[in-house]
Amino acid sequence: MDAPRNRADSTAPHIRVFATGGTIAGVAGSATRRDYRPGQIGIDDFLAALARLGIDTPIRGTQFANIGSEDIGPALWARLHWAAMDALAQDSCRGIIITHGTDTAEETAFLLDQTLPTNKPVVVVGAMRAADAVGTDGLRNFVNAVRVAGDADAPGRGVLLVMSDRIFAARDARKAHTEMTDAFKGFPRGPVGHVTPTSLEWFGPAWRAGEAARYAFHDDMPAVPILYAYAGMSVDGITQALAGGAKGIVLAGFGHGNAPRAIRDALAQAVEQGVPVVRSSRVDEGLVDREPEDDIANFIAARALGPARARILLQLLLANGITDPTRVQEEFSRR
Ligand code: DAS
Repeated sequence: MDAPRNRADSTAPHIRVFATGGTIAGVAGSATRRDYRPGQIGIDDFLAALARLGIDTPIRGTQFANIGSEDIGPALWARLHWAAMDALAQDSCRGIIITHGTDTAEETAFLLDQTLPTNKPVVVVGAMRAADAVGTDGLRNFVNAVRVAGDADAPGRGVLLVMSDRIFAARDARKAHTEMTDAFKGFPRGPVGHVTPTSLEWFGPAWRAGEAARYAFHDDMPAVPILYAYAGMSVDGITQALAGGAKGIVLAGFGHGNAPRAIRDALAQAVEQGVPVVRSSRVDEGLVDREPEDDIANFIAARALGPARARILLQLLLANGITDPTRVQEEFSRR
């Protein structure tokens, strides 16, 4: 599975592609049914398609997995992280593309963004329509990703996510639609660039040039559940999380990271027991900023991160020994 498929000499400048599966590699076999089999198109098929389009960017591809991203988690993240570290350490590697299902692309992109010590571009790309669907977006997104990864102005922008002719920073990107090809949004920044197979425009200068990795990667990430708030929410989820060994909790709260009184009291008790609690929002967009109660209960405000990315950041902080709520808040407040 891991053997590189060489279309480029490993010592000559090239882009590495790590293929993991998802809809971008999926086939439906029918134009009128919704179901499809993920991970049917291999990296060799993508490289052959590029050749047919006359795109001669030197690429070395590795088939990492061929699965839906709902099944991606810590084990594959560890393999991806360490393989990316190896590839990026080679002078000949100009950048990396990771083909990925869209469901958890936000989490993989953000995790790598925070842990890869590199200025080289790392681009996560997916698709919303299977390769044989009417109006498939897969090949276009892939070609766009190749253009971004090879662009001279791409370095210093952290990990990027390319979908529907838009470039998002991993720090901002989240999946915001279940079906449309225009499925990703960015907050607080929208797209940081625009790309098509024939053009590329960045909307501003690189913002992370020269910055080292923010946190060391750990293969074992601490248990951090997300608790989704709902009207009439019971404290059972908190009791179970603590009994199950949660090392931190992320609340996907109402509105501005809110929850019923009993929940906030139970979360405050969790903090007293040494389990940091991050307040984020189940609402699609907007900041969750500190409130007076956070100073009393020692809660952490997720700021611009939605629950999925807030969870990854809290895991990284805990894994790196950053547990004090004030310090954790400082890290959440960094852009
Ligand atoms: N099956 C989902 C996934 O792999 C959907 C997708 O790829 O867009 O994430």
